[in-house]
Order: sequence, then C-alpha cells, then structure tokens
Amino acid sequence: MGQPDLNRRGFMLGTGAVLLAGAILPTIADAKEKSLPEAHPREDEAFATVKKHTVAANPADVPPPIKRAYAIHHDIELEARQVEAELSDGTTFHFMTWNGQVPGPMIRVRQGDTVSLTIKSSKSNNRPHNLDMHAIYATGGGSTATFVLPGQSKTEKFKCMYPGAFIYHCAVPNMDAHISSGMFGMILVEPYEGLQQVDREFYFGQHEIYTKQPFGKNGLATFDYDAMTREEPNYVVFNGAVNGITSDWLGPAVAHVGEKIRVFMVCGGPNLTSSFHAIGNVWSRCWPQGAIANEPIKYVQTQSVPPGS
Ligand SMILES: [Cu+2]
Repeated sequence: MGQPDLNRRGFMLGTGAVLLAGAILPTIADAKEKSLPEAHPREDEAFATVKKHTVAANPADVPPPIKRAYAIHHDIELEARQVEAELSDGTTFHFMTWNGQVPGPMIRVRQGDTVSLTIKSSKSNNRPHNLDMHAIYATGGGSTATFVLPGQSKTEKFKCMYPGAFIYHCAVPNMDAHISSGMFGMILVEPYEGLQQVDREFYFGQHEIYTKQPFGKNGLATFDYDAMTREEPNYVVFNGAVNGITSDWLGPAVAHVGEKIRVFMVCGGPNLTSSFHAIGNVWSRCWPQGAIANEPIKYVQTQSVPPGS
C-alpha cells in the first residue's frame, strides 16, 4: 500500500460472499482512426516503457480501521504510471494506473482530517494526468490543481468535510479512456464515530476495457475508441485482470465461516453499471454508492454500482 500512515474501516457488509471476476462480453471492434488534440495523444498509440506481470490489486490490501477520536494530517502520494501488463494469460494491455495497480490504492481517513495530496507523473509516461477526488468539495474535485505532465508533481491540500466512500479518478479531457485504462480508486472518509468492527475487509474495483482485438487474443491488446463509444467492451474485469482473483493469479479472497466481512466496491466504468451480487447469499447491510452517512438497506441480493461510485 502506498499510504502507510493511513488508518481504516468500511461500508458494504456481507457474509460468505463469492465473487466472479473476468466476465466476458464478446465483441469484435472494427477500428476507425480518430483525431484528438495534440495534447492528448490517442490511447491506442504505443507508450509503455515499463513492463509488469499484472496490475491486479490484492483485494485484502485495505488500510486498517480508524480507532482514534481526533483529527490528524495525512501526506499521501499517488503516482500516475503507464505500464504494459497482463490483462489475461498471454494478452497484455497498456494500462494507466495509480501506483501501478488497479484499482488504485485505497485511501482511508476520518472526517475532519486534513490531507496533503501529491500527484506525480512518472517520467516514462507520455500522457497528461490529474486527479478528481470526490471527497474534495471543490471545482473538479481538485483536478485542475493536480494536472501533471510526465515528470511533474503537484500537491494540493484539502479537508475531509463529509463521510463516505468515494471514487477518485483521472479527469483529463479524454478521461473515459484513462479510466478504462485503469485510473480509478477509492478514498474512504470514515464518520467521526467510526464504523462497526468487522473481522475482515476486502476492496474490489470493476471496470471494462475496450480493445481492437477480440477477447483472449494473444499479444498486445490495443485500445478501441469506437468500441468505447458504442459501449461494447471485450473485457469486464475485477481488479484489472481476467480471473485476477483466482488461484492462477493473486489467489482467491479468503474468509472463514462465521466472520463478519465488509466489502468496499468501486466501479470505474466508464460505461457499465456493476450488478454486484454475492453468489448464494445477500449483503446483510448495504450502503448504495458508498453513502455511509445514511442508514443501510438490508438483505440485498444484488446491488447496482454505477460507474463513478
Ligand atoms: Cu490520466
């Protein structure tokens, strides 16, 4: 985790959840070239200089619950990193990430805390990036103040004024392509009174990827703007990889019978709503859209998680 000084806790509560990763939507996209402003290169242009096996974030990598009853200051750094990594066995993709993982690191703070947020852009990048964080009550969620070119770094300071589980994402003008390439994550602002104690927590992110090549074709899969416009992805994944949370990759998210589990779920989209469904079970308490200041709804079989929530 990139934020060692952060503390934790959460919002969606379920027991015995089994999650499916890597659902497939069959589509073959025929690509027409698109012209974009010079400042924003086409996302299907080659750019990666860094190779990684996978960007899949470990779903158990959740900052610890917050136990203090006073405000503190956090110094948090997120780095925009463009990397080529495996999307599925034998297929790579030019991901755009926060700190090299999808979803980006989960950030956990408490209502009333202040944050110095530094947004860096790796020198090896060739796109502009910024960060729109929905815990920031300001124009563009701070995206103007954090606009960075490759090699640049910008810092903004904000106060966490209201509780909730919020998405953060890149918000440059072609933000849908950047989000589809992996640039989204979650910040949890715990309420003053904290959250109920649980035995275990997980963090998942769903999003979809639009490629010119059909699903599963070996080699580099390149980005397809037209397929994104048609909302016809070839890949719909949890944590940035087909079957990423299975024994073949990171391993399954393991919990024991009788444990109380809280699940944090962020949907980057950019187009598809997630039907977040616990196989053979229900979410015993659920806070739609991470709105934890409200009473939960109870015994929910399927919760819609729209893009950007
Ligand atoms: Cu970006």
